[in-house]
Amino acid sequence: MMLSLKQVEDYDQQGFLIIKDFISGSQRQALMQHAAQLIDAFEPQAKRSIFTTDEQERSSDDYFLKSASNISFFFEAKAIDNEGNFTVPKHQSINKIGHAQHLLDPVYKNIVKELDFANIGRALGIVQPRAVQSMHIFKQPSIGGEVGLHQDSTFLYTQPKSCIGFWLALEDATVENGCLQALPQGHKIPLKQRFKLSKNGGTEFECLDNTPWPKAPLALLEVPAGTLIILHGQLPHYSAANTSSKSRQAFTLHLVDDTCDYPEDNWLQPLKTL
Ligand SMILES: O=C(O)CCC(=O)C(=O)O
Repeated sequence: MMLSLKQVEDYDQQGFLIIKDFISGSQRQALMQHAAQLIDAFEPQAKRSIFTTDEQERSSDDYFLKSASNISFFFEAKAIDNEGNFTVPKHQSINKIGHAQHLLDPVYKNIVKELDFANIGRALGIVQPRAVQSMHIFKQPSIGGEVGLHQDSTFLYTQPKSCIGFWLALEDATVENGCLQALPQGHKIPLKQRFKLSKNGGTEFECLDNTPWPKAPLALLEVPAGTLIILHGQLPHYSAANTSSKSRQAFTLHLVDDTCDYPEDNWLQPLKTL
């Protein structure tokens, strides 16, 4: 699709843009059904081993870092109890699937191509769009976790900064089930931190600006299924825990500009060949 001048202006002014009916019902169903099939085929350990804190951190860091270039499954924190047992059935335990299905999985790959995010990225200033990360987020009923206030350029840093996030509602997103919340015009504040590889092989946050978040209220971005929300990489956004009985599935894709420098110590090192 082509963005209008007004849409580009709104994005530049507010730091986000909402486009209703961006994706068809059949495309949404295809993505959700496919995710369900991937979860069918995924075999979590029946009982997760108990590690010491250090080992646990190392192994989850390792799984997380490898997910940059494969299709990994992450659990909702509340889906596993202190003894490592699942508290819910497998299909309700997954927080998200990520981070390279847009490159590796034919169903995601086709839909990403059909929706032509790269063209929208170009309209918003990216010279050479490169999709570096995708996520299928579930926000499970009753246990879907909170996502703390953050800026996406923290995780996908380039010099100069270029990240744009595309957040696609696969189901209705409401206050009850943890819709996105964002700070209007918040993309004008500096980037607060960078999440990067640390010297010991793990990950760490580097502080870039330690002023507190602005006190202004967040806008509640309640949207019907099929809506696309485009987020500027510096726009602070958040989502609350889902305590309702409905899931709130979303698909996200992040673009950066390949003409910018992508540091070797970014946590996410995308597949080199693509
Ligand atoms: O879907 C959510 O709840 C949050 C997603 C998000 O913040 C992100 O993709 O950066």
